Amino acid sequence: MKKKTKNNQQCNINLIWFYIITIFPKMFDAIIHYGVTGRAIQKKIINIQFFNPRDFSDNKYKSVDDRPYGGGPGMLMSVKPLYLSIKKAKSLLQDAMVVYLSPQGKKLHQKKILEIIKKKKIIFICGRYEGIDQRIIDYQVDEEWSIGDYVLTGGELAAMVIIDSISRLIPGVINKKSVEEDSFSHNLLDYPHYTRPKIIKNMHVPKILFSGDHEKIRIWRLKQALGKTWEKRPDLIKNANLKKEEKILLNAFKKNKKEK
Ligand code: 4G4
Repeated sequence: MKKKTKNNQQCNINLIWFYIITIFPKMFDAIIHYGVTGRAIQKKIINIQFFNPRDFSDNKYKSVDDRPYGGGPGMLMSVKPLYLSIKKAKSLLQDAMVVYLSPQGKKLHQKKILEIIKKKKIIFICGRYEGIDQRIIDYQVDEEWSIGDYVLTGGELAAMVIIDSISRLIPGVINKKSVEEDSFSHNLLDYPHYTRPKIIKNMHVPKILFSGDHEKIRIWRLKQALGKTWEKRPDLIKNANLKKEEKILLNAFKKNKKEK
């Protein structure tokens, strides 16, 4: 969304800042140069900047890893270059929330993504090796997030996943009437979609989609979304707090299934 300032310049009122601490900034080419996220950066709706601990390493090998106290396998990120890059990012992006991505973090879901978008300024710390010193987490990090219960070789992919899902919710980034249309905005899975051709090897498009009756189509899609969610993700249905209309539709879906 663009807004005119007093001197008639255009500026983005929805600008979101992501400052990223990583020893592999080139990995982010995947979101910077492609698709919806790439365009959002070009349009200056998203601002991404990198801080590489290697640039803050003062030994002659520019090393960024260090041995863990107490022994054991694996290395940790060295404290000093990491700390200096966090300090630099914080000084350039005041009032930012500092987020550490790790398997120990709080697991994200679409509802949390909708809250995060209001933050506007986020500094992501992407861990490598076996992670970072606990004192950095305790004194420099505001929140620790996880994208799911699995382990990655670094936090970079997790940061990209989060930036991608936040980006598509910024007004003006994707062509959608509202995030209300999203699967998950009602805590349900998406309904099935169909495009040309009308028939593929005897498989037909549901007739109702040609009816032109928008209310009937809305009801059919809602019923499919409820039914599919009940079949594939009963845990989501349990917490969905269904309206009366939705309960009736889901019961009709279940009954229909039994008859088949
Ligand atoms: C912190 C500690 C995030 C970060 C250890 C990061 C999974 C997620 C890392 C590590 C990550 C997630 C190298 C094990 C980086 N893995 N689920 N890896 N490891 O969000």
